[in-house]
Amino acid sequence: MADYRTPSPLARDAMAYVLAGGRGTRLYEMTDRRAKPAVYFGGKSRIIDFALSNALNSGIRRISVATQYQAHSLIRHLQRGWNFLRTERNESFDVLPASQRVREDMWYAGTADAVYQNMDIIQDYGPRYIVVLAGDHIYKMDYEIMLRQHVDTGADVTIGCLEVPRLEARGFGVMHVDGRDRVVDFVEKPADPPGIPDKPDMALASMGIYVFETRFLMDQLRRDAATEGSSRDFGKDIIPYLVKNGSAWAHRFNRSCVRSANEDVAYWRDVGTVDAYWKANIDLTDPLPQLDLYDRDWPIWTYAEITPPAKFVHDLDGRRGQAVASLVSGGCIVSGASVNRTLLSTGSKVHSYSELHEAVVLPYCEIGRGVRLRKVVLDRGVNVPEGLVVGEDPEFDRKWFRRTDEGVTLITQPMIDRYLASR
Ligand code: ADQ
Ligand code: ADP
Repeated sequence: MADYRTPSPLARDAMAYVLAGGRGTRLYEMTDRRAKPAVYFGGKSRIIDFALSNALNSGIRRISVATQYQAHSLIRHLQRGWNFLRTERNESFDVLPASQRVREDMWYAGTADAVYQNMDIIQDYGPRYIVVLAGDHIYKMDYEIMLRQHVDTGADVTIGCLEVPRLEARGFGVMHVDGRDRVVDFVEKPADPPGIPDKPDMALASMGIYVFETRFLMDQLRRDAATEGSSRDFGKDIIPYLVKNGSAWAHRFNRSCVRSANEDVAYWRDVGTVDAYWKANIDLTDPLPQLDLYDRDWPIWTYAEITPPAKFVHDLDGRRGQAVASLVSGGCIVSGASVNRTLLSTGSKVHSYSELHEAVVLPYCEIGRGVRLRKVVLDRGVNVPEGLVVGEDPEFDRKWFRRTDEGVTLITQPMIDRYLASR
């Protein structure tokens, strides 16, 4: 097994190439100013910390991150938190901006293009293997096991995959495998996903993570770039081509891909919608959540500001400030308020007579007196005015904020400003 303290030679020979340029449109206003990988998750982390921590914990010491959409917040986070790998120790950490070598109307070319444009930089480091990762999923996974499978099978590409309910597979690449897990068919985002032969309600979905030998991938990227009509995408072009004309193998994500002793299930989430994002965060308040952030065998590294400890105080009327079944980050103050099944990120304040239930509160929010919030996501820096009630009157929530079909309300400061201006 990999050990982040002593990388294996195989992991040492690999580079993790993290694709972090996507917007994540179904998170709406939460990704207006930041790419999906930069969205806060779990009180202290950002979504990209999971892929980066997995790489590091798998023993991979060369990491490149390709950015594109709204990269400022992401780049700042990476510079502050992830810039500790050292070239003098044969390690590297690069944040790669989208190059402008292509025409402006090609700016949003696909994921393969995001690797192709930086081929020279990758080749300079000379890693033998490249692990292409998406920066926008929440999971723990030992990539060294996938690397080992890739070497053992001699595949052209190894694709990380997992079983999902068939109808949910429309947003994924879906594959069929033979008895040895060699991929025999691959369709990107099919309208009617094919089920698994002996489990027709499930489909085998690509996680969008791939292992290649670097030299082979470079040849493929050149071939694809010269192919008329290609969208320069792994899921749409490179993978289907290799399934047909080369050898692609599936690497199944299951419990044995997770080194942690505490993990009962193989946890993987695409928190790409407000509902999924809210739920994955609130799940962490369970006594024994499926995702263990306190796991010392597989730490999720991040950049965290230095803050004073979280503080719970009585207000001047003697009301107790308390939080139960909640994750409270540094620099928070809960004064005379009641906080339940909630995540408070760094530096948030909750004032007297307020009640929070199942709230995901991003950093530096200020929640005024007498506020009641249920099933909400508060974007960073929102000032909730005194007395606001959200989560009790769907009409009201829909009118001023973004309420989902499942009843989660996303609140941003411009929404609050519009509401206040109307009064
Ligand atoms: P999608 O997730 O739809 O499907 P895409 O939107 O291209 O693929 O994003 C993949 C990753 O690349 C994301 O992390 C995104 O942020 C990033 N990204 C997208 N364009 C980029 C660019 N130009 N530069 C840098 N980063 C970029 C893919 C596969 C499916 C698979 C799913 C699993 O195509 O087959 O099932 O991932 O989520
Ligand atoms: P940060 O990266 O500072 O932790 P965000 O992810 O919320 O916070 O920031 C996203 C981006 O938006 C950053 O580039 C930040 O500088 C910028 N930003 C933050 N607040 C505002 C604002 N009120 N108006 C315009 N841009 C902002």
